[in-house]
Amino acid sequence: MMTESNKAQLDVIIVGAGFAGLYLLHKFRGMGLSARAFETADDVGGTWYWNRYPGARCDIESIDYSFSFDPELEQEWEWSEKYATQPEILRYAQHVADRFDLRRDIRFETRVEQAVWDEEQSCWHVTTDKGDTVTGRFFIMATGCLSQPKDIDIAGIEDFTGEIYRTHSWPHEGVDFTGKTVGVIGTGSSGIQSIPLIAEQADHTTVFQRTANYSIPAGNGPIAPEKEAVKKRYQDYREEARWTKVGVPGKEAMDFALTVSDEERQQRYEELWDKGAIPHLGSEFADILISEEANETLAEFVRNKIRSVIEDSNVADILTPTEFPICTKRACLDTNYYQTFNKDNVDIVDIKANPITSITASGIATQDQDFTFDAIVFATGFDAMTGALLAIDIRGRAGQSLKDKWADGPLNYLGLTVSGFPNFFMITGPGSPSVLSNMVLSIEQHVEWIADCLAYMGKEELTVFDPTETAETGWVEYGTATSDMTLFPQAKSWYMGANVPGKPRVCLPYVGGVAAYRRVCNDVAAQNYLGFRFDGPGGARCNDGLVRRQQPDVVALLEILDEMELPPFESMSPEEARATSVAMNAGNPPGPEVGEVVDGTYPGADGSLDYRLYRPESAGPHPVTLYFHGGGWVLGDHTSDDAFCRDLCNNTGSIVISANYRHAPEAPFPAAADDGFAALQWVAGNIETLGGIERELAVCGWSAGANIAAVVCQLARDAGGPAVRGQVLITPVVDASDDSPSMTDNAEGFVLTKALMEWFWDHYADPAHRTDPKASPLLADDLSGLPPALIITGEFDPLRDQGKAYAEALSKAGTEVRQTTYPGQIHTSFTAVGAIPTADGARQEIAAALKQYFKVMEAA
Ligand code: NA7
Repeated sequence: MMTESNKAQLDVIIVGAGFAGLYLLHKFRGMGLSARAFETADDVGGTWYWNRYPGARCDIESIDYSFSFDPELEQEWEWSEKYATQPEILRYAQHVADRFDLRRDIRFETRVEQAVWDEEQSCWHVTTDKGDTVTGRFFIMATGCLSQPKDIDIAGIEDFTGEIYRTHSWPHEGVDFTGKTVGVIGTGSSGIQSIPLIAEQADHTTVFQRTANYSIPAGNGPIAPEKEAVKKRYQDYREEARWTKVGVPGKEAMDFALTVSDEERQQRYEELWDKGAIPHLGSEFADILISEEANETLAEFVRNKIRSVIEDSNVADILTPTEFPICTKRACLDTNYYQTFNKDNVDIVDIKANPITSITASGIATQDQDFTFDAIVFATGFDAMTGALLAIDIRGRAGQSLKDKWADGPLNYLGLTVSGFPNFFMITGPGSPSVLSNMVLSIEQHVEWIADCLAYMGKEELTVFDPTETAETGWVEYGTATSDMTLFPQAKSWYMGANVPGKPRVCLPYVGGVAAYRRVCNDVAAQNYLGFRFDGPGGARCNDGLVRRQQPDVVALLEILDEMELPPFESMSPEEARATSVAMNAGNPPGPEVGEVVDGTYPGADGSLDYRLYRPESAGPHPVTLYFHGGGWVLGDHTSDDAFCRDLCNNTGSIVISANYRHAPEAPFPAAADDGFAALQWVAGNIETLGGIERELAVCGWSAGANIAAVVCQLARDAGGPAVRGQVLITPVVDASDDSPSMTDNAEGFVLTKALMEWFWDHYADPAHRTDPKASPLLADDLSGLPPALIITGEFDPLRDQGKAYAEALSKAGTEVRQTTYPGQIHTSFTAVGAIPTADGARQEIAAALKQYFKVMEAA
């Protein structure tokens, strides 16, 4: 029943008066909405109010870690140091609150305990620890990502008779450790920042380390002149920041740690080191967070630096991180952290080797030794990202609690909303870049996106929104696919929920970066809030669907290509197109090492042609895979699919011979097909000399190369040999007359376009020749008696349907065939080793099929 008291009294109820809460209040006031924030503390500042431990600083430079929404505010505020201290950041938050007169809308010293959605009234009832209930149309959690401390999971803490301090709730009056013996547990950011200062005062400091961390020297001091100069163009600089990975302008390399020379790599790491900044540590090279080998180059560089400052080699061994890839846990910035352990009155205890058994009345007992302390400091971290959200009893539709909904992980749409929890927003929630970014920038983006959404709802007379389950599931899966491409899941980090016993192990932040994420959010809004269901006097509406349908690495690639604004290949001459393709290939990640790579020539149908042979490391002889490169019969050569051939060689344990063939338009149809067949005959005839096993020969090709592979299988059948064990056709061209849905639906936007395919055909074969089975193998009258086939296609490949049609036709003719269409993949995904890791599964399927074709391997 509707009574006066359960009608919405406010437009928006906000929990938290940190940076997010402050900006929300300011923003809504400007929109004429009534908003109130509730805050447990007695002042504003959030994380910067609570974390007052010695040495607490931001690890993003002050110039970046500040609001951009008001040009006057950003000009008038002067930061005193490169990395601001906690007191200075708190003063800044207080200044913002005063400057915009925000305190009058904040209820301090008030904890929100419950929030319940009222279906009938379309509003939230929010109850506080003061016993009040307020109602609001919208409910926003601005509670921060690192605000709910992790419970201390060490037995006996209540027995300790000395002083106990926790970094996240440090006494406001400070602590004087002079003359005391102190134990510190935890070596995350809070431990690493506070230990040097605690050790300066204390008589004796013992640090209990479970996992060694990577930390680099902050090089703190006054703001560098070039950074200060940024203020002259602050708004442009902020805009630049919005389109980066972490929300801080700087170099975001497109090249790879494993491709540059050792000297260049070393030099670039030294420069990074000297900069004393962590935002770009993981993006100095594009493969650092993707390839273990690349990551190891940076990790080892940092380890060497660490070893070089620690005098005692046993201590150095304990402090040197080895357990996880660098940057998969938040790297730390320090001032004299490692040097502190050179002091006589500072010890480190490796509690992996010598575990803590309990806290005792007088100190800490470990397996090997008992320690006596006057004080123990816990720097043991937070129940990150979800802890604060679940600390409040939030109930959505039909009384469902957020805790239940999130039992297996935080289901969310865009890290902003949750299906079944109408009119509810989270600021920097799980599923958004949040903790992997400059938080102030991410907070601003969320606040502004929410403000736009509420303005849209106002304009359209909509009163209730709720994201759909389709959109939510799609986003969660996309987030998981994004993190699964990286090394993040390898670390037992709070990013992965791994620091809290029993917490579901999922990657909490979206790891694709703030620019990619901003594009997603903008795209959702631009498509009438795709994935949101709305209701109200303006009517019910829903544009349901997934905001990203391609795999995340494919999306990233397409976005990069889009930014490059290259002219389309089909607008170029063949020479220009070839030069462009060579230049683009040069930037590809290198493939893995193989046993041996040999270049040679073979007799083509009309003269000598090049090949490149990849030999496995294992002792030969080996089966042989004859491979034909892609490039529409016009582009590419025997080296252009180098990374893929290496990968194929390693995955199959077969020799891979990438054979060149003559290119159109200089040598049009049927030159490429004839050369392909000549290559097959030559390899079969010389297989033992090449290191292969007699008759253990299969063919494989990609795109136009798959066309050649399919054609040579037909030619070999008709000629009575050579025998081919199997054929793997990757996104093959098999039908010049194809006008299937995939050709229309994927005509543009996915690298291989319909227009480019026509351009290839125009160079390769006259219209009269295109129906010849040597050009269009799908059109052959007889598809029986062919080698078993595997046909791989991608959902967004224009050639998808002709590949499928070839599989169906082969199958109908009695040829053994397997066909897989990979969701979210495009024409170029499968050979892009290192660049499109989400196609690794397809590459495994290709290798498995080849191994199955080779009888010797099957027998083994
Ligand atoms: P972190 O980074 O989670 O660090 C917590 C530290 O405490 C870390 O070294 C943990 O070891 C250690 N820890 C946690 N529980 C225990 C127990 N039970 N026994 C021993 N050691 C333990 O939190 P911080 O507050 O330092 O930093 C949080 C973020 O704030 C930081 O990333 C910045 O973004 C700012 P573990 O590594 O789990 O083995």
